[in-house]
Amino acid sequence: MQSQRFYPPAHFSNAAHIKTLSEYTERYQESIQNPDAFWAREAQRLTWIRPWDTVRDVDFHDVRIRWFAGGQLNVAYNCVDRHVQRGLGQRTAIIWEGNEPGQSRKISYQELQSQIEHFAAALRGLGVKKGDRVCIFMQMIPELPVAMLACARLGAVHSVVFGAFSAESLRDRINDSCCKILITQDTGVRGNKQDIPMKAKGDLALRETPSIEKVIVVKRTGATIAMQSGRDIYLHDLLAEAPPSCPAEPMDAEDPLFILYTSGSTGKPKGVLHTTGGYLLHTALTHELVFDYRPEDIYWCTADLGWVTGHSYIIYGPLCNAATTVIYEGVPNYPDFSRFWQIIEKYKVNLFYTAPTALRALMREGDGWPGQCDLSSLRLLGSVGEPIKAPEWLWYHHMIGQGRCPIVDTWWQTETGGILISPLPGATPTKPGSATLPFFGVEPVLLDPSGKELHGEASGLLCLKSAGPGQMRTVYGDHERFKQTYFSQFPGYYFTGDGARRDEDGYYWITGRVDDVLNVSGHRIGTAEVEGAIGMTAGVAEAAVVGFPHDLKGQGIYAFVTPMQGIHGSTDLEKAIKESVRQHIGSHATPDKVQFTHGLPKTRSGKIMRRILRKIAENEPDAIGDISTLADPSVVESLIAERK
Ligand code: 7RM
Repeated sequence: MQSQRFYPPAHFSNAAHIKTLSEYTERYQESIQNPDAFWAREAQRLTWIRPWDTVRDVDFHDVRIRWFAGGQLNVAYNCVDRHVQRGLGQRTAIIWEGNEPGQSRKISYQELQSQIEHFAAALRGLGVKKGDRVCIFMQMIPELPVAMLACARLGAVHSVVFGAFSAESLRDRINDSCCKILITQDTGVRGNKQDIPMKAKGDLALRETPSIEKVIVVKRTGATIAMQSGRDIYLHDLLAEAPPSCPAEPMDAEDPLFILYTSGSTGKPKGVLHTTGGYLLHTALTHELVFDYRPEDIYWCTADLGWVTGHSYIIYGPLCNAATTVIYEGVPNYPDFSRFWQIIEKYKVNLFYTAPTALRALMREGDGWPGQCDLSSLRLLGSVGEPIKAPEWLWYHHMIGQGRCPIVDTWWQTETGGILISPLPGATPTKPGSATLPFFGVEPVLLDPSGKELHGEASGLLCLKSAGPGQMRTVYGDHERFKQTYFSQFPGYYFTGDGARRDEDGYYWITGRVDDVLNVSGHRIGTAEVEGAIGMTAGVAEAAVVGFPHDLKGQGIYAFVTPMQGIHGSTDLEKAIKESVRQHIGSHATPDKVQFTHGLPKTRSGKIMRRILRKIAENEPDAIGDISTLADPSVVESLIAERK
């Protein structure tokens, strides 16, 4: 089937950074054939304290990734100070839109610089220095980016933990990287929830985190919370005692910038480590070219700062480019389904970047909500987090972009630091559902399961031969695990965990994960973690978790659970299972469906055949195929009969 094509409007291309497909192709070729020259030129957009010795030292066999070695710079200086020095101090850096309509704050670059310096000075006063790890557990409030950038200013490594994670998840993340400080807030507000216990969750986590010395608490709501004397201190009290200024620490290009935990198919979440020079260059360059960012644009990415999209495309990329970036505390449907569109109208947002899961939820509520808002400021729309399918792509195009705005469907991962496959909006014709072509410096390949490279039109496992300067450098504290996870299946290639198809035009269509990682409303969840949490429920013998297609979430979580001998699969047990997942992981990982069963489909050697469970969960029993290798083939029949 020939899919519909959408060409960049002429008025857009004429003014764009990259205006034609041949211009894209030319620069792409250069980036692959002569990467040193390409990246050395692009790196001029950053302000370096000391120039680099070597542009690139990358080897996917030995698994060594180094960019701009010998160079020195500071990320906070690049994102803020230098703009102020160039006379942009009065430009708005951050527009903060609170949960309640009418509640907002604008922070200029000048103000942001003062706040970062002051916060950094306060951290320094607590003994934080270059290389120390600082955990940040907050909702979307202005103090969160200030805290991140204060860490970057000092050379401390931040580890932001998404606010919905449980106390246990927070504890494990703090311990894995031995954080010295926790920065949190009293309570949070999001949609109808007016008292999300942040500090209280922190307190629970901190019962078992020997490395934490101090807790900094931002007063967001003024709720009464417990403060442990000697350990906990309110930010405003700390700032009252701290000097106003703090120099930016010169950092090596390969010094760590942050750790962000992400789920894989096995084991505990991995601490993805990103470094200073390459990461900042990749996020700044992609932010400029993929969103066709121009000075004075109002840019809004709706992601949460607890995920990589928030790090790279709310904070680091946009601020490095001196953009005005919107940060929204609330949810898309509060107080009603027009909120996103109201915010676009209110701030005259030009560039809007969101996730398919949000689009599906809003699309379902009808055209009246966007219809009542003035969306004429929009120039470009972006999508990230999961495959965007034709219906929501077309709705986005017609209803939100009013047929005028190119859509960039951007494929990337926590591990890649920034966008790797995406249209360039002035140059690349788009097809709904395809992320199209690789960004500069990125060489995607499709492999068959034996590791053979597929050419031309093909479907296979998406791997990378090269990934540009923003790619993760290691798993924090465990380089062996980094090699094992990403480079061992196919030596010499980085394996993404995704499957993809390449069409007759060389366009990539990401089909989703081929490993045991789920994508639920754009949240990445490992099935092994959910199974572990279910297994800790009293009365549960065994659990297997798979994904199933979900209208709103993209994927839902389907749990098959075997109760202990003599225990019945009751609604009480189901409740306890869900509670256990919330307690051990967080509310975003709660199973949508729980099916009790007396047995799971296993091979004679005892391996659970997830392929079969997936087909049952997807309600495609006819596609189950051969079950003769099962120890007890009869379980399949009862699983199908009792499907939820
Ligand atoms: C940025 C982010 C990564 C996984 C990735 C894919 C899926 C992300 C797209 C997509 C199809 C896209 N980081 N994914 N973007 N699939 N089209 N445009 O989401 O680490 O949280 O998730 O998300 O499966 O491997 S992440």
